[in-house]
Amino acid sequence: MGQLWLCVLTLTALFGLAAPQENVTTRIQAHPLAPTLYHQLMLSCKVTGDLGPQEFLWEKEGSHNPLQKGPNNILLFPSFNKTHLGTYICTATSSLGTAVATYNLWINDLVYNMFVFPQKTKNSHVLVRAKPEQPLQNFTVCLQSYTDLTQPHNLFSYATKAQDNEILLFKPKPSEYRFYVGGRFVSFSVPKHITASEHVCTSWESTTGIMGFWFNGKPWPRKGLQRGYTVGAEAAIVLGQEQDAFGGGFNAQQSFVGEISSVYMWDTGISTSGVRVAMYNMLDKAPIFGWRNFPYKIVGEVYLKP
Ligand SMILES: *[C@@H]1O[C@H](CO)[C@@H](O)[C@H](O)[C@H]1NC(C)=O
Ligand SMILES: *[C@@H]1O[C@H](CO)[C@@H](O)[C@H](O)[C@H]1NC(C)=O
Ligand SMILES: *[C@@H]1O[C@H](CO)[C@@H](O)[C@H](O)[C@H]1NC(C)=O
Ligand SMILES: [Ca+2]
Repeated sequence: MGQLWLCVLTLTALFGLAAPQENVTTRIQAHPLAPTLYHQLMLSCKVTGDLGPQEFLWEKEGSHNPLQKGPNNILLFPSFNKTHLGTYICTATSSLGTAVATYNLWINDLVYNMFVFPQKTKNSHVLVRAKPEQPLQNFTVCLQSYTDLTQPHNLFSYATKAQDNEILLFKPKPSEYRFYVGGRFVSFSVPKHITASEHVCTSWESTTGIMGFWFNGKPWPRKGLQRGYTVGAEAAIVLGQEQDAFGGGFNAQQSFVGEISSVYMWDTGISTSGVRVAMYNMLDKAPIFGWRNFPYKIVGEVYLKP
């Protein structure tokens, strides 16, 4: 058994409860992003919108007593363990008002490095149990896959009730990736390697409609579509199958066979250096979900390889 890893479900929640309509927002960040059991973990409560003196109240859901109150925005766990799991709430108060952020912590008992989809099926998939907190103007999805399939197959499927192909990373043939946003797609041609692992990142920004595509860490010429579109946040996110309905409508002929690993999604764009960092699972920016904080449910026959 490897080390136990900490998983973070909800990275941030931003609520301005401000008293006199002022703009104070706060968010909680974990340091390190991929904390380890029995190592130090820090939660920091970051405030934007005010530079004046601030007070931070730290609470844990279900505990009667506050954990900490004062000018310190850091909640420190010198040696993180399972008793610390739960939902943490930071209330920041300043001259401009008050803002509250929450943060959920949980751990998986093992570190798994990859999902293995053993055969074509009508239903086997990985359901990602995390989603953005708000509709997306920008996003990035990265993942690594390894397959000998030559038929069409799907890697990443993000469906909303209104649009089953809200975000889709589809491979119609070994030399092409189709990247869908809001039901429309552009194609990126890639070299045809039948038996090599492929790392891809795709990003999209609403204000320009520009789509970025990186293949094995190398940027491809940008393309674009769906300028001004907003990606819905109420999503069913699936690996290994292609949704034609919210959370279902799978087709065995488009299912994935092989290995998928290093899956990350951010609510921002990405740089080429960010792509390379994601390839090696060493992140500098908190994802919506990522390999070390990847809440998922396996449906059907999918194996985990440590
Ligand atoms: C504060 O919020 C209001 C309304 O949301 C907005 O119009 C204003 O520009 C904001 N001010 C600052 C300083 O961000
Ligand atoms: C977890 O940490 C707390 C201190 O925060 C300590 O009191 C407790 O004994 C630890 N539990 C385990 C199982 O290590
Ligand atoms: C999306 O990205 C653009 C360009 O980088 C940026 O100007 C904008 O603020 C971002 N929007 C959100 C909601 O993060
Ligand atoms: Ca579909």
